[in-house]
Amino acid sequence: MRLVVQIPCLNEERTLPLVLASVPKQIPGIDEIIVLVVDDGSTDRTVDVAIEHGVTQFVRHAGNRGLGRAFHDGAQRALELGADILVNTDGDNQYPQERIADLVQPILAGTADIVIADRQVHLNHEFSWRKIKLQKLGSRVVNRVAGTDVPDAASGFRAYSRDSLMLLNTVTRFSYCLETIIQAGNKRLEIDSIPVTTNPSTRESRLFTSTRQHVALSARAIVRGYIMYKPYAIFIALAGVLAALGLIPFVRFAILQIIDGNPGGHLQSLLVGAILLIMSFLCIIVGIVSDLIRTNRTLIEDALEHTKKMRFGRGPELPRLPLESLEPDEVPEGATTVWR
Ligand SMILES: Nc1nc2c(ncn2[C@@H]2O[C@H](COP(=O)(O)OP(=O)(O)O)[C@@H](O)[C@H]2O)c(=O)[nH]1
Ligand SMILES: [Mg+2]
Repeated sequence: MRLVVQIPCLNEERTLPLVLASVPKQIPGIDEIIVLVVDDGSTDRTVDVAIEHGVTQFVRHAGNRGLGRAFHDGAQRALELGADILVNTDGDNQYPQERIADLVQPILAGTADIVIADRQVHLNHEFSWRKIKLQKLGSRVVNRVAGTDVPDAASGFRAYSRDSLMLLNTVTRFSYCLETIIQAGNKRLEIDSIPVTTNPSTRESRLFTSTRQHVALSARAIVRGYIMYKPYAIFIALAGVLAALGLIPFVRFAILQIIDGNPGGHLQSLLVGAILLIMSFLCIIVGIVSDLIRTNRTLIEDALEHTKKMRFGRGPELPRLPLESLEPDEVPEGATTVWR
């Protein structure tokens, strides 16, 4: 069993040593632990610090591409490295790396495909009452959309089985956390959760500058995820509402006709009704088209899974590229860096 612990980093030189020091060196049931640093265009000494602390595997971005992309590229690299399990933790030492052994347990036992650490925000004094409520509400909405039961949907401390990585295709740039749950739920992957206590925060979140921005971006990710998997449900419901609203002016027109019998009057009602009915009809058409696109997406995802399995199947050893910041004789055995 090979475990890859992935740490996406954007300028984490200060806290990365703490993270690296707390990643377990041995875990029962795991033969090999590889730490993979995904450097998302850091301009500080993040990579040097990682090398000084013994990290040998890197994915690097020349510029900042965002956490979603960093996760995606790290996960692909983990598959190339032959990971049976991928654990993601953050470079700001927010999560308790010493709990990685517990996090991977359900995957080792074969009872889960993905395990998400529950930060138990209600016990965390650093979270305000409003933030706790928002976090709970966000998780509830995600669970509703995904058909899952995840207590902390925004937690980034997670373990993924190799097979689940073959099935997940993240496309959002901003955050993959919600998107992976919606995809996993719709693909009927088994998601488990373990409670953890987070470390005292080392700095403010850099992903969001305000709670309002966090809520807006999360809502967008959820709506997008829902439309991706259940477009028909959304557009047909909308068509139903518009049709019902459109019928009201028609009924009004008929009643007024009977009462005052004026053949030319109340035409505005007919106009409003007709517009609403046309909009309803358009929604049905959009629903049908988006359902066809969804079917297409399913086929493409099947093909992608197949391609990934062919590509990441345990083939021959990968070429070993030295870390350019070291002299060739200093490069540790098996060290590689890939640029994406
Ligand atoms: N903010 C931010 N973090 C990134 C980016 N790329 C990678 N990361 C890493 O993603 C992790 C989470 O970021 P953080 O600011 O702590 O967000 P939080 O999850 O809201 O606490 C950290 O390890 C960052 O170094 C990026 O483009 N923006
Ligand atoms: Mg953080």
